[in-house]
Amino acid sequence: MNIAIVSIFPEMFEAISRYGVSGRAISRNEVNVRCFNPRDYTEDRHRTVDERPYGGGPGMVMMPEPLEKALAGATDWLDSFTQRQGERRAIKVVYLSPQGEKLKQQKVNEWADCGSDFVFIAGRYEGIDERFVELFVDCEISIGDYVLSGGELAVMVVIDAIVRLLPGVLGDENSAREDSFMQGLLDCPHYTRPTDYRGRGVPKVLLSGDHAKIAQWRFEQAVERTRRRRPDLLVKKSETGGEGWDERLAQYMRGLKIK
Ligand code: 9WO
Repeated sequence: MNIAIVSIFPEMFEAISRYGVSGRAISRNEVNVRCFNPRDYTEDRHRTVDERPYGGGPGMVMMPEPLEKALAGATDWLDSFTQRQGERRAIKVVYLSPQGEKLKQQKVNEWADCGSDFVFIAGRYEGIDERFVELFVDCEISIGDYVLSGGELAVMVVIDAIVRLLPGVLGDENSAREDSFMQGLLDCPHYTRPTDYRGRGVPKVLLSGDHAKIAQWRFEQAVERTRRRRPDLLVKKSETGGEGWDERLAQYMRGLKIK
């Protein structure tokens, strides 16, 4: 997968390109990531990318021309992979804003195996000129109902969520868990050494060595936590014709290769 980013703060993306699972995937060229700075596509002495809003009011708006030129740079770069690899790859242009459709794991899963490349647009100031959105953006996405000071952190959230699902990026163990039955449930609690921490023990079943029992306990904990903390997730599951709990437990155990 190849990912282009349009942002006036390219250095921020070291947070994903230098660290952790995404950093490793990028270093190994399992994903190619490159930033395109609208300032590099300006002609004036001050490299202006923003202007005062028509209609007045506070703040500044990102002008469409530098964004369009940076996007053209991004799509040219992505097309160079298409030519090298001798296949036609689709490109999705995604703008991160609080006005977008709320991002859910299902969309992340689809994007991770849709075979497309991506351009993520990170806005700054009060936003970007709406005509740029209308003309060039395929998809306007929100990561949650809050306002940031720019789109960069939201872009990194989305890239991290996608990259960890790409084949070979996380171990098989993890990806198996992701696409099996745990989907749509909150995770169960986790414990590690020591067995006694500040007078608090570890649930006995986890020390029993009985893997079928442990799987059942984890499943029950996941369902119970979801019911208490995010009942909305369980409602959605049954609305979409999810299997019964017994069948989902059986599937989970099969996924873990437990009879
Ligand atoms: C600024 C602002 C000021 C007063 C009242 C409303 C306001 N909205 C914004 C605003 O949306 N600024 C954005 C900053 C412009 C586009 C980039 N920025 C951004 C993206 N902030 N938050 C996001 C974002 C993206 C995805 N999911 C959640 C938040």
